[in-house]
Amino acid sequence: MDDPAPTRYRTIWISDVHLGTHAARAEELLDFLRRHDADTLYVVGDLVDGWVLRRTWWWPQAHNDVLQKLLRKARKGTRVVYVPGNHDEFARGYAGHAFGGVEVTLEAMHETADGRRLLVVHGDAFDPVVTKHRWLVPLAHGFLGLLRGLGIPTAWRLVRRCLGRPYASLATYVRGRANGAIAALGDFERLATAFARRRGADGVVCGHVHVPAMRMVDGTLYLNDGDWVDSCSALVEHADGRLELVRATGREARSAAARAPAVATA
Ligand SMILES: [Mn+2]
Repeated sequence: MDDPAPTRYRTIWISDVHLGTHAARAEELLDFLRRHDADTLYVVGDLVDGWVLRRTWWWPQAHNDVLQKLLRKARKGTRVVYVPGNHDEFARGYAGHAFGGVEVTLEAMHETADGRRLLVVHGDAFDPVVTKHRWLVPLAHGFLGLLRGLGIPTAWRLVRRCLGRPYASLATYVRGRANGAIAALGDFERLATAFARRRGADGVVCGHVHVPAMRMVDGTLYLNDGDWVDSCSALVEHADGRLELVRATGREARSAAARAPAVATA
C-alpha cells in the first residue's frame, strides 16, 4: 500500500501526547506524522507521562512507534526540537543535549517565514495548579483513577453520545470545570503572553492546558497546539509564515473516540 506524499509544512508543533497512559491517542498521532512533514518539528512537552509510568508501567507498541517515528524524522532531515513539560520533567535535565538528532531545550525561539518571533515553552510555569498547588495533582490523579476503576468514563461517554454531545474525556471535562475553566485559561494566556513579551517575542506557543487556541492577548499572539489526548491537534506554519491549527481527521480519529477513556491532568 503506497501512502500519498505527506503534506509539507515549514513547522509543526505538537504536545501533550502522554505516552505511557491509556489516554494517549498514539495511533492517530502516528497517522498524522505519516501524513505530515516539516522542516522543523517542535514537541512541546508531556510527550511521555513519567508521572503515570512511575506508578504503572504500560508501554504498548504504538507508543514505541511514535518515538521511532520522531527519531526517523530527525534522521531524515527534519529538525526535531523537544521542549519537555511537567509530566516528562525527567528530560529537562538533558536540556542543551541532543539525542539521535533530537535537540532538548527548556524553551526555544522560533522565527516564522514572515519574521515573527515565537517563544516555544510547554507552559506549566503559567499554571497556578502546578506551581502553587502541586499537592492537588496526585489527589486529582487518584480521584480520576478511582472513577476509571468504577467504569464511570464508559458510562460518561455513552451518556454524552446519547445526548449528541461531541466526544470529550471525563478527565478534560472535570479539569475544565474544577479550574473554573475560562477564568483559569484566561490567566494562563495572560501569563504566557506576558512572559513572551518580556523575552522580546511577538507570540508564544505552548501546550499543557490541552486546549488548542490562536488569538491575540494584550497585543501578543497566544498559540496553543492542543493535545493528543482529546483534541488530536497540531499547530502548523505554512511556507509563507501563515499559522494554522489542524486537527486529525478521518478514520483514525473517529475510531479513537470509541476507545480508552482519558486519565491525565494537564
Ligand atoms: Mn503539562
